[in-house]
Amino acid sequence: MDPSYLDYRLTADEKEIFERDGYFMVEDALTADQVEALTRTTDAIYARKLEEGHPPRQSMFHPNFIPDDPQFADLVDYKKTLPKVWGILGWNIYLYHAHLIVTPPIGEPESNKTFGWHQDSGRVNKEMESHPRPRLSLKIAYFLSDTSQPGRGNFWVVPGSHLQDTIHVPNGDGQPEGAVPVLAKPGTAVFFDRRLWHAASPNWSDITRKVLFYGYGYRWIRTKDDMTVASLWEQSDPIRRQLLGWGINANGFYSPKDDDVPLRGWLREHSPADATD
Ligand SMILES: O=C(O)CCC(=O)C(=O)O
Repeated sequence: MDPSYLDYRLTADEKEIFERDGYFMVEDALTADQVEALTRTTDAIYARKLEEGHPPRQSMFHPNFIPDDPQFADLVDYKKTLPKVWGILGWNIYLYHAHLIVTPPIGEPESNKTFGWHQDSGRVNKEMESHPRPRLSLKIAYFLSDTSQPGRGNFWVVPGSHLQDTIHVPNGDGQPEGAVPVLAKPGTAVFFDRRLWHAASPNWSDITRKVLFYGYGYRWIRTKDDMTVASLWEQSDPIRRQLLGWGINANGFYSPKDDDVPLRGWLREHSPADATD
């Protein structure tokens, strides 16, 4: 990683917004060329899934997509976003989960049916006894299609709900109080705290929605999908290898030695304030 990564560190404004709202947006995180190339690859995966029998009106949830194409692996340690991840979580991190979602037009009139509101991480929300729940991880959602208008299968959130263990979710009709669609143009990266109450929504438009989700968490968290990325270790530089789940031994995920966490070594050299224990 070259020192120009430091140009994209978490800003004071982003930190404040993230702490307050549980998410923030970075427009143009991806260039138009990147969006185009990633869209081509995503479309090819989606076309293959349709051929294999995926129902055409149904959302396609495709986990473990990093090994599908080198462009996806390139975003794991992407210059414009990784510095913001270490700015929030620190250096003992890796990609514990990744999924790609394609949401085709549903072909039904708009309704107010309650979406699937949730915090991320399943049983973590039942079995951790502290309040508020711990942050532990965050996701970056890279928007490839234009969801800058509502009704396009937008990602929905309740801003500020990340410190609430429960929210009132209507039973079938309407959305929780304060819920809003995230209006993201192609190329936008949305960073969100796993505790933020959020939901996918139906796509009532005629534009197929495409989003890549990258989940970063502490190295002692288990993977949440198959994450068959070990085959990429050999060809990856040490920091990407860390982010792809490499480590010297099991203990090093809890009590890392320098070789376990080359990201810390890089930060010691280039940004010592971010390398502290
Ligand atoms: O598809 C979406 O907009 C929501 C995705 C989601 O709920 C998640 O990544 O946990």
